[in-house]
Amino acid sequence: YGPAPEASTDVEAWLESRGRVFGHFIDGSFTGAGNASIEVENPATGEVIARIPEGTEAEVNAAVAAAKEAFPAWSRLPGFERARYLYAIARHLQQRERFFSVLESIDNGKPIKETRNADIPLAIRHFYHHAGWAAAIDTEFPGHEALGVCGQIIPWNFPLLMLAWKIAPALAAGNTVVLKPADLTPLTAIAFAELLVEIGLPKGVVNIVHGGGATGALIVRHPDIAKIAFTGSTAVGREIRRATAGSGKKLSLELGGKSPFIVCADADLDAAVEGVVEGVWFNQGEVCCAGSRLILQEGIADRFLAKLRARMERLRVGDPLDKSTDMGAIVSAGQKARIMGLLEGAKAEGYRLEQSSCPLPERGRFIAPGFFADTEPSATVSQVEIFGPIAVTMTFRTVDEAVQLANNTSYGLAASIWSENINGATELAARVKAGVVWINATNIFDANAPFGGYKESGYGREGAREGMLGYLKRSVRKAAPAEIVP
Ligand code: TXE
Repeated sequence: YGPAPEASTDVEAWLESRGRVFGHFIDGSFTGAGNASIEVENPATGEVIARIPEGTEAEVNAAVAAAKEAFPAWSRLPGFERARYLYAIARHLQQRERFFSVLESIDNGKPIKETRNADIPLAIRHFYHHAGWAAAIDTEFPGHEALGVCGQIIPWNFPLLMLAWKIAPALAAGNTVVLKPADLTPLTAIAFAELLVEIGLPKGVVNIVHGGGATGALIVRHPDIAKIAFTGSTAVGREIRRATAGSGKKLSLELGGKSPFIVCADADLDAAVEGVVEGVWFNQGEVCCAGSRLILQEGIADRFLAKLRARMERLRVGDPLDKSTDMGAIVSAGQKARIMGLLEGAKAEGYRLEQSSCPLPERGRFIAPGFFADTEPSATVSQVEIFGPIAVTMTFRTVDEAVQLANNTSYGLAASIWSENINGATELAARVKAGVVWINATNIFDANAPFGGYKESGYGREGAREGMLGYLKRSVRKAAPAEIVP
């Protein structure tokens, strides 16, 4: 598919050259920009940087029709041919790593340090990984076939990475896609669509429709869609489950969390403090698996919190494009108001919020990192996902108490355990109801490890073999003889 052309790293020039107005990507063409009514803001400044349209029923229908038409040829391609496209996507993304990193930071508000070290490299890794599954599909999944058109709805906290989690396995398995990015953060998906044109992905294989919840609901209800893959809030996940009940659609839901971060008395406390930086303050706390409930063993709780306070003071909050920034801006005014409401509610209930005294920029939507000391496990703020850079803390004496506190939530997405006793830590890990448990680590994501939740955190797994199985079904046809490739 030819070498990737040298990419401009100048995001402003890219936005300007397209008049800052973007359309959907349907059947290989950009369309609908004339109705671009949704304003896309830079969270760090509040400025409107682009506009996108709200996908209508006709547009969703056109996208699904294009995906349906593309499906037979795409699903019949030998896996190694699909792999070549996925490798091409990965290579081109890699060549534009800097451009995508800057664009993601401007669109979402997250620091460039993170987009360059996490979001974009992980998205690239995801396409490489799934190119491997595509190449090996006949031997790894004999007797399976693709589902058809997949509707995919993603949130704003990791826009390109969530797109990769959805599109890479779907395409590897031979499905075609209608994806809706979050209306707050559509820009990397648009640049991604341009990249698909460059690598010559057959038209209709990936379609991207913009818009908010109403457009998402149109995708969910469309009768020609075989599977819905959703990442977002538990409330919308529930709605989608209701809307697809009895429809025969396959479903995967990645929802919210309130993950425990357990620090045992024998933990390396300095390492655990860095874990909080990674687990709670990473991405401004806008992370579904954030270790936002600090569950501390009594003997070390005071010492740990003293270290945490000192570390918190050293975090830099501000301009996402400054390489030394640790925490950027909250994605939208609405999200900031939601977080502040939860914080005020907890304060009114008598809980003490400790926040870093670091300076915050005057413009934009910033919140200083912090935590509530000594929260009751039953307090609203201990139970509700804050989705901001604020943890709650509580203490335990025995391992049984730690397990009880860890599982005392309606969620079960992730957990993190800190201890120098590996036997104790693994025994504890087995008792915590969470889809992923990290020991002496947190927020490690790899395409080779399935991700997903227990209880209200969701349903189904993404990544690795389990993730691939979510995009395949047992074939009713007799397996065709393997193609002989010269
Ligand atoms: O999420 P929504 P919001 C949590 C987090 C956050 C809260 C609200 O606690 O504070 O949810 O965020 C699309 N049918 N998470 O309101 O609405 C929507 O357009 C179909 C955790 O932004 O769930 C977007 O593309 N689609 C989460 C996507 O769903 C619908 C990440 C997510 O938006 C729809 C985000 C509908 N009826 C928020 N309504 C995580 N698991 O990481 C909305 N959408």
